[in-house]
Amino acid sequence: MAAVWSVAMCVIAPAHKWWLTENWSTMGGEVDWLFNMILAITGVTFVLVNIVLLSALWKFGSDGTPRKAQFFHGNHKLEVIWTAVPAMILVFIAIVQWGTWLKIKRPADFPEEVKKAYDEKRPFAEILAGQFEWRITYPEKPGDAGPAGKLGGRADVHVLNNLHVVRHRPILLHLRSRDVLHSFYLPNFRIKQDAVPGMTIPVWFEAMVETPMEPGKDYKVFDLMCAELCGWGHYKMKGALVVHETQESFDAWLSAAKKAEEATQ
Ligand SMILES: [Cu+2]
Repeated sequence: MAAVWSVAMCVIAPAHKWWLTENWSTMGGEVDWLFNMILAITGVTFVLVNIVLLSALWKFGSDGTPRKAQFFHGNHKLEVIWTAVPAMILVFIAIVQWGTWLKIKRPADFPEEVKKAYDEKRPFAEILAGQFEWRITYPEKPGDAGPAGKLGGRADVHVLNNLHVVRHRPILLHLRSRDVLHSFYLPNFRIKQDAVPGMTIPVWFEAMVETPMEPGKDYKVFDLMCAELCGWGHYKMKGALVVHETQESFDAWLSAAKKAEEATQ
């Protein structure tokens, strides 16, 4: 029953969009394709295993005559097959996903703008994960190559939990953790990256969010969450990703955030 239910849901869920959230990032299409490809492999395997299981139950089920069960130890041929086939499938997946993985993870394959920011250590923003919040720091002029473009200056802008970005612009984030493992997760942008204490991990994405934005607004809000159980307050690490329609809209927000921060000091 559980097997039939699982297979039925795999067929019904995508049609109702209960499956993956809407994708708004440039790399999302490739990630989804890989996800679906792996799902197809595991799905077919799941169905085959259940067919074998049911037919074995049927074939070797009791015919009403009580007798002892028979056991045998080891079957070389069978063991070679069930080791070699999964190994080949894993190698196949490793090869197929290689290009996408490089595009997302390897600095040399980042888009030009992101690569430059990475080389110059000038991220658009830095995200410091901690129990239980996201501390986000913007250099005064995010991504700028000017002297104010580096983090750690007096002009930095600090915000909590809400990451603001501009659409159609590939951005670089520096991800860190101040205590335990967290996982920076933007479901609509297919980004899920562990934040590891002691490491600064580059994360990039480009928000391909199209108009209309939210009614009457020049931005659109998406989920930002922690995808790693990091302690009792893990649930509190729900933030937001705010995608601005234009650079002007973003700049206006940043100046307002800076003023608000100065007012509290
Ligand atoms: Cu967390």
